[in-house]
Amino acid sequence: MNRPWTCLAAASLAIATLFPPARPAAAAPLYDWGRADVRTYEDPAGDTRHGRGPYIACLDIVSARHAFDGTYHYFRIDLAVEPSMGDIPEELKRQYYDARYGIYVNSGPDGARDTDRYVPQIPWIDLRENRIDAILDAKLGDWNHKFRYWNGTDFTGTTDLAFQRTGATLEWKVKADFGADFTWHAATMLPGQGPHKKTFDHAYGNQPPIPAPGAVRLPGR
Ligand SMILES: [Ca+2]
Ligand SMILES: [Ca+2]
Repeated sequence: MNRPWTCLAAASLAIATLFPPARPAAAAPLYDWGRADVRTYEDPAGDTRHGRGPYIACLDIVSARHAFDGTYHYFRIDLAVEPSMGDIPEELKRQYYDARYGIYVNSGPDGARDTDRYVPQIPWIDLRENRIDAILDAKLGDWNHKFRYWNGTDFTGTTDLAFQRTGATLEWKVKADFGADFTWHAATMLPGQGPHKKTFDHAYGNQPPIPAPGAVRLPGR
């Protein structure tokens, strides 16, 4: 009597014991970053500071990576700690809500100089020659993320972009034609005009030529 149900209940209990409810799994990475084709720029930890401002660990880049699978470009930034508004000093929270994690691409002779509000200022990069044509970024305050390209006078947004953050790792995936010999760097910054713009940290290196068959050509190029 009721034996089947008893057996079923016992079996259910056994299954529940063997396979307890899993914690939400971490999202799969957007790319297999262990592959040999991944380019990595290392950057020291502990170097994020703007002027006399405080050190802010969640704006501290420790590495940046790029890969290309023939169709999509993948970028990744790793930070010293998991990014959070809680890491921002109380008196700076309102201002730093707009702080950005960005990838800055130079893919042609045109582009924006570092006088543009969205382009970070990096002392040893000559942005008279190395003008920025595209930006992939994400905002600390609300994680609004964008892929934007330079249209000659401004950066124009598009939504053709995937973004993911897992702990202290940020990843972007975008279908775009950056040409065969583009360069890129990663930076954390607060956009603004003149002295209101702050560049906190960056990771930079030279990018060897990468073919881009089949990728969508950027408008305006
Ligand atoms: Ca750093
Ligand atoms: Ca350019």
